[in-house]
Amino acid sequence: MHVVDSHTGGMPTRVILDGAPDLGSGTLAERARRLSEDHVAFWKSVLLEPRGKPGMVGALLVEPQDPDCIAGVIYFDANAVLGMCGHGTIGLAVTLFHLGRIGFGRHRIETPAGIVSIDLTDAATVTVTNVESRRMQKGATLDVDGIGTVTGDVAYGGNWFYIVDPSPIPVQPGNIAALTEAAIAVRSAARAAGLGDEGGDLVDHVIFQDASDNPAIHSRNFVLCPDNTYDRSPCGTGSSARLACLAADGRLNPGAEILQESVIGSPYRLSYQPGPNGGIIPSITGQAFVMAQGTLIFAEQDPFRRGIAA
Ligand code: PYC
Repeated sequence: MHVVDSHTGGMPTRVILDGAPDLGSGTLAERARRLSEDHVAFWKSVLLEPRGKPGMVGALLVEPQDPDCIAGVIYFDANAVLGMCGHGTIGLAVTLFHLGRIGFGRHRIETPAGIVSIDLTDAATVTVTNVESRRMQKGATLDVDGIGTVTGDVAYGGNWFYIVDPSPIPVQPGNIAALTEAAIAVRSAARAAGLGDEGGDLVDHVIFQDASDNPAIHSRNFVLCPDNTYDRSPCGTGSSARLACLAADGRLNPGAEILQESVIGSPYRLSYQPGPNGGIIPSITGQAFVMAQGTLIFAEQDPFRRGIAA
């Protein structure tokens, strides 16, 4: 299996070029469902240690249905197949450029959540125009074991988020273990309360928002991903959900730009335009760098060829 590894603000993406199971035809959402349900051992083996690393997201290249798209992609972490992934899309764009498959400029990419576009301005810098994002519920209150009452917004940005602002714990690198533990408890309570969309997709990411130490930065976030790791980047789909909340509250005008940073200080430049269905169309600009290119080997006699499922 040939792969290219990159990182976006420290958050790793592994683009899978070949060697994946046949997912058949149909929409990307249908193929993502088949990947999620029928090929668990495949996607876990790519991301779990020893071949993968904590936080890593896989980006499986597939044929797009729409001929105007340069690629189709299905993202997953070590615990779940994702609807979309912002940091992964920035990493994918830089990877496709590294491989000589795309040049600078605008390209369309099909994902299970819908079609997104990428603008590659140099070998590392990418703007993603994401799927329409929206706030679903403002001020949903939860009783969380060990924390107490927490109030947050439920919002969609290609994945489902519960966003707590302000964070119950300062968003600082020294607090990552405590933030992770608290966010896992909040996510359990959010899912137990059935928070998500009408179709039954439950919240699978939690965001804690905080102020930045840098006055030029609008805010800093901590994002818990489905695999219980934190996003080293400010999370593209999470930033989209956050923009939808800022827009709904009248706290950010269309076209106005803000900088948001992750808990480790990686920045995204963010803005939005009104969407056609009452939501917003987010723009996320960030940088990614290719780190490695290689072949994954899964020897039959390797007891850990399916990864370490701790
Ligand atoms: O950047 O959208 C994102 C993302 C989702 C999960 C990890 N990163």
